Amino acid sequence: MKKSALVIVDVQNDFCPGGALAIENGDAVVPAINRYIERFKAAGLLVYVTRDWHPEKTIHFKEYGGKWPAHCVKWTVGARFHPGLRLPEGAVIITKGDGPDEDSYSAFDGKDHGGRQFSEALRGNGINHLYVGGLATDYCVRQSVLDALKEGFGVTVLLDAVRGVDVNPGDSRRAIDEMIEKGADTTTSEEFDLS
Ligand code: VGL
Ligand code: ZN
Repeated sequence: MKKSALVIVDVQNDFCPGGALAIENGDAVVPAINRYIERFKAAGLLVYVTRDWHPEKTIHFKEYGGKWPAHCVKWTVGARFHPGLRLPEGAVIITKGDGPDEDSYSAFDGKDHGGRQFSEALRGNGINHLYVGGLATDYCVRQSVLDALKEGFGVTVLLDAVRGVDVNPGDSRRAIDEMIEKGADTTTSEEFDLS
């Protein structure tokens, strides 16, 4: 039997306009995600929310050999969830990137509050299908979806609830094509059906 959960990836201030690693229109995903949250809540299904959560010094940052300006440094305003996000009671936070040697993007490298790996947390709740939205299409969303498929989860990407960085023009489009090619489905708010 299909048992679904909603996975909201990295909807944090630093990835939204005005943030340290702002995605154009990154905050435009918030209303769509809030609508999906309502529908999962109404269906009694779990919501997982991932956060990029870096130390001040990490190989993930340019200054220490990585690719990115400093962003989502733990406990800073930039690392907070976007204030418009209406997280339901019981949402499970998955923290990732919090080690100084971590340069990973995937929710599957993250852990819940009890230190359980994301995949274990999902399996522990009998979940086998993930609906994924958030930021950024071409990094954390892409890598999380590809890892989910590898781990044997069914995946549906919420097209109206993702936005990409597009370091190279077209990266987000290519990421979506790749996720579909590897087995993901896609939907939008209008087509969405939890069955
Ligand atoms: C992300 C770049 C660096 C993401 C995280 O959440 O997609 N992108 N760190
Ligand atoms: Zn990061």
